[in-house]
Amino acid sequence: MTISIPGIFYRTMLFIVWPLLFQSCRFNSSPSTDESGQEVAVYAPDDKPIDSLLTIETKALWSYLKRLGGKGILFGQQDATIIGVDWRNIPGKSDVKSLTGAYPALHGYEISGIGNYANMDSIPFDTLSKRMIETFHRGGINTITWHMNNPVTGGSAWDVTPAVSQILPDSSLEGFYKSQLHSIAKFLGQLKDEKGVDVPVIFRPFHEGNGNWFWWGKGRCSPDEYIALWRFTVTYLKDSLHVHNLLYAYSTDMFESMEQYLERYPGNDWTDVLGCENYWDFQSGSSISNGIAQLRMLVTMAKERNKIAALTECGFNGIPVKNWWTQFLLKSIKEDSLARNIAYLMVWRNTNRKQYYTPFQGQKSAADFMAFEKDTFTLFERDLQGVYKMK
Ligand code: BMA
Repeated sequence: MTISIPGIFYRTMLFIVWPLLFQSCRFNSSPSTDESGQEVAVYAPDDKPIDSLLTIETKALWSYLKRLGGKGILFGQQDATIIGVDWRNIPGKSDVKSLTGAYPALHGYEISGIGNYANMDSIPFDTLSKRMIETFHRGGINTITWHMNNPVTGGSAWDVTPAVSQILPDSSLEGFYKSQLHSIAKFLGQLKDEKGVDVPVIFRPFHEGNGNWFWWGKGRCSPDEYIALWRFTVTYLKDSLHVHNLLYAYSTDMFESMEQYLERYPGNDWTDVLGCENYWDFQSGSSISNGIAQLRMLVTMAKERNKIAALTECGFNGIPVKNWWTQFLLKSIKEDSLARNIAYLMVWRNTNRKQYYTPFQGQKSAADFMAFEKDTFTLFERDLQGVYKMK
């Protein structure tokens, strides 16, 4: 936001209003001049989550993630307690825990198929909610993705038949889309611990929108349509369905400039986390600097907007490099004064012996992953304290 204050009122504003702004809103303000030489005050948006009615625990989570910046990075994995190499849905089991003794700090889950018995990966929603409640109970953090099926064809998220314009308000499938959001609200409403406390969740819908492989992606809908869909989703969940245990994460795939990143950015009032996903750049020494350059831009954009920055997906399938965890991924991020401010990074799931993103006993990078876990800059679930307590 930019405010322009002409001549005579300026001094009055400076002495009376200015301190109030600082006190009440904690704006980051920097006086400057515009093209005509007039003094203007440019300041970042409020330093608060977008939902003013968040549950205490969800607000505390937001605040924890904000405070974390630069002090450590949470390690996460998709489906960490749901599926692993050679096992599926064994309560309490996790490949990361089997190897290191610690659960990841952040646990990712998929909710495509919401409203049905099981998600698109045939995991019953009952199982997802059990695992999410257990994670919260242990003090860990939950995040969900939504590879929503194409609402026009019923095909998968990768069916790129144009669809966004059909589910926006006043369109033919608006009712269907709202019913999907109702199912999400119902699922989230059932995520309560034994004391009835709602489990906080980071929601990352419609990710990688700058790529062209999903029906909500580039070339499949316009930036305006994408933004309208995002805003409608947030507004409906928050204001109509009264869901108040969600933080919202906007994530792109790899990007080249801030301008490109922000092309589909829904706006400061509709996002809590600024994320990006990048598998490729962190896999080889020659491209790591590209990955770091993107994280630097991401952290800069997040700081300017008082948002949380995160590497919402990354990883190396099969981890073929022995010291990848400490010498490639961790070293490059930790040693960069800006990139190290991301609050978390999450690797993808372990599916089987051909598809896995964290090692197991005997795997080439196992010892290095254990060293990665021991590094004081990486935070696993057992390192977390007071995530859900307001400071
Ligand atoms: C994708 C792949 C799919 C999976 C989907 C949702 O990236 O891993 O196999 O079905 O995520 O979890």
